[in-house]
Amino acid sequence: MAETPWQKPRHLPDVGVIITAIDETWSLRETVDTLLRENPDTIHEIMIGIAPHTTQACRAVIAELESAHPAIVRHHEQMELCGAGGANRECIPLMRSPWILLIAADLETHPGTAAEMIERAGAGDVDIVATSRWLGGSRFGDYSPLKWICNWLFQWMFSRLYRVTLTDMTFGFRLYRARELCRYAWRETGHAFFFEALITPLRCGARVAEVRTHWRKRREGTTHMPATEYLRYFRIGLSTRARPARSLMAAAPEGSRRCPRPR
Ligand SMILES: Nc1nc2c(ncn2[C@@H]2O[C@H](COP(=O)(O)OP(=O)(O)O)[C@@H](O)[C@H]2O)c(=O)[nH]1
Ligand SMILES: [Mg+2]
Repeated sequence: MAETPWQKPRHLPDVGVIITAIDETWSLRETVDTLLRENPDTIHEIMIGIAPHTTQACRAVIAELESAHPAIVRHHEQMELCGAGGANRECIPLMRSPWILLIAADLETHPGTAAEMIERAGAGDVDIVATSRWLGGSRFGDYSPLKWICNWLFQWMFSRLYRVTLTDMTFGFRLYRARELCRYAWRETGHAFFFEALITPLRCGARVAEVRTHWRKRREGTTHMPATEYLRYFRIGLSTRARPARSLMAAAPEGSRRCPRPR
């Protein structure tokens, strides 16, 4: 993990954003508006990853956003891989930017944190900027007490197993060097992908910094994470630690799934 202090950057990186959406409308609009308003010089590309069951109301908002920002906003309907992780994995090869921000449409991933993440990435000494709901001063909002305790125990256990001082290894709100997202043979397609997408790069030497963020329970729509997914977090966490690092790498670019090319 990269240690502070870091140099305030003179040049900020170009960033593409992947937003996954199912049943969000005004939350999705607010996510996109906040990202573009607060990062006009850095965010040039937004891909909204949707599922076959994404609602008509959500699709209507996407159509509005695409006509309001035709050069920036596009969408991709996932065809091969199901789940939130699958949507991200299908969108990654379609991106053109050298840095990729993964964020949700439900405002649980606070879009106001993106500017600080981009600034942190601009220092040039890390490959991933993760966000943490646990760092001092961060807030968990109205997280349920049981989930809070389980989450803390999980973070404690896996930060020790991976020998890192990271405080939030499961929150899928992160900024990546694009090449980090296409180097590995991903296995997860559900929400556990967000954990895999941190521990796999860590095993292969990626440098990760954390910035604090504020988590707030969604006001619209519902979670799409099945309870059985928790078991997959343990399974991927243990198996990724046990496997040799080189077996985690992608063998070769798969067909059209090339790495994003910096513009
Ligand atoms: N495209 C797509 N988006 C998804 C899928 N599952 C969840 N999402 C979106 O991914 C984001 C995070 O998912 P959510 O269910 O809120 O996860 P939670 O915050 O861990 O409960 C939300 O914006 C969802 O709408 C999926 O299968 N496909
Ligand atoms: Mg959510």
